[in-house]
Amino acid sequence: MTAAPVLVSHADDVTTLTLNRPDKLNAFNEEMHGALRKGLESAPANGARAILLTGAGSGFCAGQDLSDRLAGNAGPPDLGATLDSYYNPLVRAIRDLPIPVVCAVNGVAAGAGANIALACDIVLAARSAKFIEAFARIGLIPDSGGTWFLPRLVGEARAKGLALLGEAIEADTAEHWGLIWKAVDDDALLEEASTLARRLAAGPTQGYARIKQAMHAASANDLTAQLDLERDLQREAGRTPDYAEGVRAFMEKRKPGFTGKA
Ligand code: LHQ
Repeated sequence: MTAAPVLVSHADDVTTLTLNRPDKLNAFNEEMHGALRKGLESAPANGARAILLTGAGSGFCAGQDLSDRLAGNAGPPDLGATLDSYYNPLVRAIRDLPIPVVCAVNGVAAGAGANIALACDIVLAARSAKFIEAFARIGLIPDSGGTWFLPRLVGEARAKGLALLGEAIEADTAEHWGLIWKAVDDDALLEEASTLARRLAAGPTQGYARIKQAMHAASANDLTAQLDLERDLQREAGRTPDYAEGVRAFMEKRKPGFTGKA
């Protein structure tokens, strides 16, 4: 029996999804795409209030499985079709989730593997992990949102350097540049990422969904439109039980007990 390409577990309102093709540094094939999409999209309905994404073995994800991709006799491949069918829906699925997605980059994140990490809401990386926009090494451009995320996260100079040179950067550099939230010691990564995911899962889930929505809309809006959006979302947030509980807890000098309910 072949191993599941993505391991799924649920605890404390957190769904943990572990990419599980360690012999290939968790490079994507169609089965892993299908399993990851299913795991992400079914998590909220299964009661998850946060997701933790990580990789099995020594790598996080080496992007597309290139052994699937040797040019055959049928002429050049249509990589656009691959993006349409697999990578673009995956990036949209991560971004559109109404719950926070924490990514624990446990080892090398290359090609689409790097950009899928960047699509997550909070990215922690083991100090030994590296980020490689490997695409130009094989004549491609950064996909899976890379050309969108990189300049926004690190500015055009660093984005172009990463994309054109395809060199590895260390997790500490990634943190220093603002590419990720935090680099942590290797042996602390999973514990720290799980603690963070559990903390988010016990938080004001409805408010978090609106924070994500507002942040994602910001790069397409001018300030006036964004202020209007903030007004609308804040109006909704102010009607949630978690807002009432947050204020009550503050006044009573105690920790809030958020339910995440609408
Ligand atoms: C792999 C892979 C891999 C297969 C390591 N495939 N086996 C979208 C649309 C459609 C098509 C094209 O792509 C895309 C998006 C993309 O993601 S394009 C970018 C694809 N990824 C890459 O170009 C990265 C390729 N991998 C590497 O450069 C290295 O493996 C890195 C730098 C990630 C890690 O290097 P090392 O730590 O030295 O490990 P390794 O190279 O020895 O890899 C370990 C094993 O994993 C090895 O297998 P083996 O049987 O020799 O032990 C590799 O062949 C295998 N592997 N990445 N993407």
